[in-house]
Amino acid sequence: MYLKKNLTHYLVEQQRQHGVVTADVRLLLETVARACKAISHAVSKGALGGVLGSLESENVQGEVQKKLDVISNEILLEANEWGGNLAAMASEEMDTLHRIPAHFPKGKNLLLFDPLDGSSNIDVNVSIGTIFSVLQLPEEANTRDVQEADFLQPGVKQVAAGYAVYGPQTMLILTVGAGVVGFTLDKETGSWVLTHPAIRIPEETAEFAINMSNQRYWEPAIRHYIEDCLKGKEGPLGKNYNMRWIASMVADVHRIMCRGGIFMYPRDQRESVRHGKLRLMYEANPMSFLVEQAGGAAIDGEQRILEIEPNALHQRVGVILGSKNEVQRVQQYHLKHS
Ligand code: AHM
Ligand code: MG
Repeated sequence: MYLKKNLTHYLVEQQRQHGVVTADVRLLLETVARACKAISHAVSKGALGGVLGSLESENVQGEVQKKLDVISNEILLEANEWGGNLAAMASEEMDTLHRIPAHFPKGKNLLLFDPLDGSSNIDVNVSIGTIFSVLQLPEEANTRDVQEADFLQPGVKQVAAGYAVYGPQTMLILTVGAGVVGFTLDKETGSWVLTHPAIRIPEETAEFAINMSNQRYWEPAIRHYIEDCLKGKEGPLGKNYNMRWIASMVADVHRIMCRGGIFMYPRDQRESVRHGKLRLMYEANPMSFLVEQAGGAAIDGEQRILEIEPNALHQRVGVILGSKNEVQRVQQYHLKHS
C-alpha cells in the first residue's frame, strides 16, 4: 500500500457500500474540506500573512468581525458557489442567506457554517475551527427562489456535519450519519488522511467545560450541578472533577471527542444570553449531530437539541453536550430545578 486511506476513499465507500452519501453530497463535502485546507493555510500564516486583528465591521449579531472571520467566510463561499451541488448557503457571519448566483447550476443541498469559530482565540494562537452542516433543499423549493425558511429544519434532518480544527494539527471530523470519523491534514501531500476511523465518546466522565466567570448569571440547575461537581469525592456526585475551558467550541468539543467530558454554554440571565449564546444552526446542530453519532448526548437543558424546531436562522440556544451519562445527569438537574 503506497497510499493511505483518505477522505475521498472514505466518502466513495460510504456512497457505494452503505448508500448513506449521495454523489452530490460527497462532492460537496470534498469542496468544504478543500476550503478548510485554504482556511488552515491562512490561519497558520498569522502575522506573516497580515491576517490578524479586527475589522471595523460588525456581523448581524453585533460582534466585531476579525479579519480571519471574513476571509474564512469568503473562502467557503468562493469554493462552494460553482460546484452545482448547492442551492444556497448561510453563515454566522452573514445577515441572510446567500443564493447560488444564476449563472451557476443550482443543486439540491443547503450548506450552513460558522466559518471561524472561537473568535477570541484567533489573535492569540490558540486552536480555532470551522463548523458546517448540510441539509437538503425542501422539494417545494426546487421551482422557486430559496428562502430563509427553507433552512429552518430541525437538526435531525442534517445529512452531514463536521468541523475542522486548526490546532497543533489540522483535523477534519465528519459524520454522514454512520458514526464519526477523523482525518488529519498531511500538509506535505495535501491529503486528508483517515487517522481516526471510529470516534466514540466515553459514556462516563469527570471533566467539565464551562465559562465559570458567568456563574452569577446561571439558572439554578447549572448552579447546583457545578456546586456539586466542585464538592468532589465527598459530595453527592462522588468523584473529583477536572475543568477545561478553551473558549473555542471546536477545540472543547474536539477534546470531548478524544477523551470524553461535558461542554456547557447554558442560557443565563444576561439579556444577550437569555436564550443561550451559541447559534442553533451553525454551532449547536452540527456539533450535536456529531456528538450523538459518537455515542454522546446533546440537550438545551431539558430538550434534545436535534429535535428543536428552528424559528430563525441566527437563533441562539443553550448547549450541554458530551458524555452521555453526564449529560443525562445535567438534564435531571434541570427537571428538578425548573
Ligand atoms: P464565536 O462564534 O463568535 O467565536 O463565539 C462562539 C464561541 C465558542 O467557540 C465558545 O465556546 C464561546 O464562544 C466562548 O464564549 P466566552 O468567551 O463567553 O467564554
Ligand atoms: Mg462560533
